[in-house]
Amino acid sequence: MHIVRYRRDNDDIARVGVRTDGVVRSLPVPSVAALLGERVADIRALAESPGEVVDDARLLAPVDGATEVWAAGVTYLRSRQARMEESSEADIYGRVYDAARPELFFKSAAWRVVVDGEPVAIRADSGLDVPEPELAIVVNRFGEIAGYLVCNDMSSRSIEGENPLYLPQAKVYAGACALSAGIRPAWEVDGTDLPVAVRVTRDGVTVWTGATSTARLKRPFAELVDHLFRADNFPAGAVLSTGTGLAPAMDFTLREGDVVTITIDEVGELTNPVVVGREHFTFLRPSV
Ligand code: DO4
Ligand code: MG
Repeated sequence: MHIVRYRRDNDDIARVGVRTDGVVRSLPVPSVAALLGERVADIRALAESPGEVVDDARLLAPVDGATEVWAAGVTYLRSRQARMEESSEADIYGRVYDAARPELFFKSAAWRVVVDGEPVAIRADSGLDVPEPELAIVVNRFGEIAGYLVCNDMSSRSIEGENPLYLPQAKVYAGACALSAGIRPAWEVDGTDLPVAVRVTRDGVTVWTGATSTARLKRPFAELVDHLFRADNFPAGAVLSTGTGLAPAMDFTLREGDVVTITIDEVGELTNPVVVGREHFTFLRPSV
């Protein structure tokens, strides 16, 4: 089962449902944000008693309202190594990997998230760009893990590498955050040992592949959530991407027209074509 947002033909309103074996059924909640205001036991009870079948559902990004997307960094050895290669300030990445406090950063408002099939972007002023394939955890208002998503934390290595203070510009821009279409409930899957794979194709030819496992994540999910919730409240829950364990060699950069596919077993698949520049994202608008 996946918890999904969808829109019907001839209906402007985004709705919430569950998708099982390709069939979408409605849920009586106004938003995913409202759902994440509930305890996991209550989310489960609701999701396991869906309503009518919806045969014309078009799946949307799985977050809405005040739910924010955050991300952790340098949580896998491979990320530590890649950051140390690219950065003018290599030692800070080595230190944060071992520190008690993790690196956490704001990634996206819900309305800016793109979903499977929509484009992801390279900034027009960047020269070295990569997808970051990550398992994202979906956390409710109480800090309980409700489910999992696939995340592509698109990143400019050249901008972050020039100066770590440029991290928000390297990480937060139009088309930088993609999430898979459905939340895989935490009561159905254990996220701690899942295969993660990435493939980038260019003109139909594979130009980068990688594979890892969430078992290589250095920090337990609970530790990341604990730090996220230490000094802030999330009344509409949060999505927390857990960091990348996959980074290509420094001579690889994404190009316009590439297609990125990230697969996390039991969670989902996320495929996005790559474009350059913010003008491709005027279709993203906050709901009023
Ligand atoms: O320190 C920069 C961010 C690293 C990151 O996003 C990751 O490790 O996934
Ligand atoms: Mg990342």
